Amino acid sequence: MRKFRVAIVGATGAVGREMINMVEKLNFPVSEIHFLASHRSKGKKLKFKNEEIEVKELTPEFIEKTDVEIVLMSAGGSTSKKYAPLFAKRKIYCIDNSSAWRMVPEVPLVVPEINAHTLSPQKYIIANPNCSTIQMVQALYPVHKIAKIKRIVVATYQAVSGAGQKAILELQNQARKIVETNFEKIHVSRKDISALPQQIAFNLIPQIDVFLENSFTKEEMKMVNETKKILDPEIEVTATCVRVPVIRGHSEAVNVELEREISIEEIYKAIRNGENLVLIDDIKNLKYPMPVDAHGKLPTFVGRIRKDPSRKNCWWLWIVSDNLLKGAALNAVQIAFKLIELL
Ligand code: NAP
Ligand code: 3JN
Repeated sequence: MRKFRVAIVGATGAVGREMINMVEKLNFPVSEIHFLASHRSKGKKLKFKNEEIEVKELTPEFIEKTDVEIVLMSAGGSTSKKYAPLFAKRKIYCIDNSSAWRMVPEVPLVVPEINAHTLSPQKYIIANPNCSTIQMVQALYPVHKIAKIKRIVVATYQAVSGAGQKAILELQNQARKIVETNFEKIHVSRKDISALPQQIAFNLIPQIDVFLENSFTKEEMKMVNETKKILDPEIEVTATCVRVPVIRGHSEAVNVELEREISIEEIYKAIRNGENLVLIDDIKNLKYPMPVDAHGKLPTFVGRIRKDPSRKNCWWLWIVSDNLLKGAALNAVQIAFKLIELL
């Protein structure tokens, strides 16, 4: 099998580190690998297959000279806006994790289980969807295929790792300080809040990303717009996104309205046959998906499936996945596997 020269941009970040793990664990055919980040991480060393590799600074000069063929990028929207076109100009494929290119009509927005057919050798920028979108559309796709989904109402419960390495440390630090007071103090001081907009330890934050004109957050509108682009432009979607004090694993309570009547057995069968989905729905034995069990796992887990008696043809589902894996690094590497089938 042909091997490829690969670069990981944002290699030192929460997603980038998992990209390194996924490339290694899934045995992506690599002949040469480069790790890139900002000037802050230049010279740091990261492990790949028992080898220490030095992190380089991403610059226009690097792109001008490099012979890499595929870039996995996870370094924020402004870095992607600046650098992805430079890679593309040199006919280097750039699988980007940020929101910078997702809604550009000619850029494929890919969840491989659903729409790998939108990839093309002529399209050099490829967008990875938002983590909350990926796990939801992956779980709903087999249902949508057997009974069209008309409307989705979703509330998310998103882990702090979705906000990067600094947010993980912030939860740890705040939690430790509160526990040290024996819960006599339940608020942390303002100086201990910086990566997230409010205190996250022993709390919830009903805000992910910035607020928009319509009073929804940008994260909520990403779920709306990306779901339409990936699954079906006719689906109506509305979302509330909440940050919870979980390290890894996003959870979602999803209510779907279907076009026709369907049985729970049909939904079970669709999900059991769905790609990379695991059904855990055994309430008698208190079995349902939870983020602690999804941490480090590749599939997306679905459970708590029940008919909503308040409205015709409506169903509740509970969907959990590791946000750094299927929500980011794993999906990007799966896209890379689909891409090389075309080259
Ligand atoms: P993180 O832990 O804060 O890591 C950020 C990474 O970007 C670091 O490696 C950082 O390098 C690098 N970086 C920052 N500015 C750079 C620049 N100018 N040039 C090159 N590298 C630069 O964040 P993360 O959680 O890994 O997320 C990174 C990005 O991935 C996010 O901003 C977002 O766009 C995307 N993301 C997507 C999803 C998704 O839903 N699919 C989920 C999470 C994140 P240094 O070490 O040098 O600072
Ligand atoms: O907060 C989460 O759980 C997911 C965060 C994703 C994210 C974080 C910073 C910037 C994104 C994203 O992928 O949508 C971005 C971005 O807009 O690129």
